[in-house]
Amino acid sequence: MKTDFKSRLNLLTEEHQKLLNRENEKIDPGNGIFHRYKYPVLTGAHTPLYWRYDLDPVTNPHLMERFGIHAAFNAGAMKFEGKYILAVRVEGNDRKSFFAIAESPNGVDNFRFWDYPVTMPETDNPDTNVYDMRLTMHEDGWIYGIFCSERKDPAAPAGDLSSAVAAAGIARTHDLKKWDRLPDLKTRSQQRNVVLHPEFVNGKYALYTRPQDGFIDAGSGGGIGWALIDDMTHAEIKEEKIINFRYYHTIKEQKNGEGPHPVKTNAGWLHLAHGVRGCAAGLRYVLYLYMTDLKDPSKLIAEPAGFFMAPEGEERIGDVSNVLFTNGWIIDEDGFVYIYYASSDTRMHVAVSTLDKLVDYCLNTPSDGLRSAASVEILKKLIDKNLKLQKTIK
Ligand code: M1P
Repeated sequence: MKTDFKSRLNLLTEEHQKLLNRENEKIDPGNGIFHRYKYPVLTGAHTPLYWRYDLDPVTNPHLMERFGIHAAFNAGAMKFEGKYILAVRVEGNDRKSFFAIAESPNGVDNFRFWDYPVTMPETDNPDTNVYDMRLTMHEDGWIYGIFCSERKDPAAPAGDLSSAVAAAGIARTHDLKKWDRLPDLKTRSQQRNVVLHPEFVNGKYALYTRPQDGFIDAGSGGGIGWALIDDMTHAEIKEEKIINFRYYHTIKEQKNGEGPHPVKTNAGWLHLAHGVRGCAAGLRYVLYLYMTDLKDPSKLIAEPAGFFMAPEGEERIGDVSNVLFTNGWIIDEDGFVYIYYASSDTRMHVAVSTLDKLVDYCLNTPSDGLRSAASVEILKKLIDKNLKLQKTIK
């Protein structure tokens, strides 16, 4: 049967344009700490039609998809030449991820992918899969992208087609178009969620790390680590210490990982991270905040109990359900913070707050007492205070 190529193309184009031009809507009243937005800012369906379809009626008379893309998630972020930029993990139906840059004029909608995905050079040991890039505009003048490079475990027994090895891939650029690949991070353990601190610390580069026992298992790794590096062109971890620990019966008892690089505030470095716990439904990924000392970014000074954001509504469902993950935020000159987070390894969202609010949240939200009784005592104090206040108002 013949397909009306032209009318199908018109329909696809019309629907695609509607999606790209859709205005996002802030969801009120929120919890006072941040606002969610109604629509995802990016999905697989936002990728250009000319990525997914062969638009030639001769070679594709039915105008069928030739390169399926099902997800756009876990994006690094930065402001670049006045635009809100996301370095997105785009995943094809073939399960391979790659990076693609999308830009928006306002940070909450109208994101458009650049014409071509990023051509990320390979090392001598080609990556099978690359994902979750953190962007850092470092004071050395380069924009660094550190990402997970995944390869099949060479030690896996025959027939084991799942065991993998995770390493930190490193690349740098000045324009987000031409990337120079540097050697992968040398480290004793596997690594994912490695993030470059934006400033030199004692004249060295500083990395947030996530040492792990295996590809999935963060096990004895202990939490988010910290390491000083002499040279990013031959990055090697010689010493690593844990700066944000995991604890029993918390939102991060199983794993955690630094999100984007932390932001400098008057009160200290503000960090955004993910925490993972196991439950009957599988792993549950949530986001949390913590702060470290201005002079010593490896010294914890505040950490509110529990999660800052957890999956809600449609965010709970996707390729890997019950997951919120973040590796990008943008802080504007006026203090507004655009938190780019992905839900269920499928789509990208934005939540908006301000630096003042996030610091207030970190410094004034009670920390985790690690026992039910401690939580009850914290709650009783708040109730006492509010009931007294209500009486004085009457
Ligand atoms: O599927 C959820 C997440 O799983 C991994 O997270 P972690 O590094 O904490 O193990 C990553 O593969 C991440 O991309 C993914 O979103």
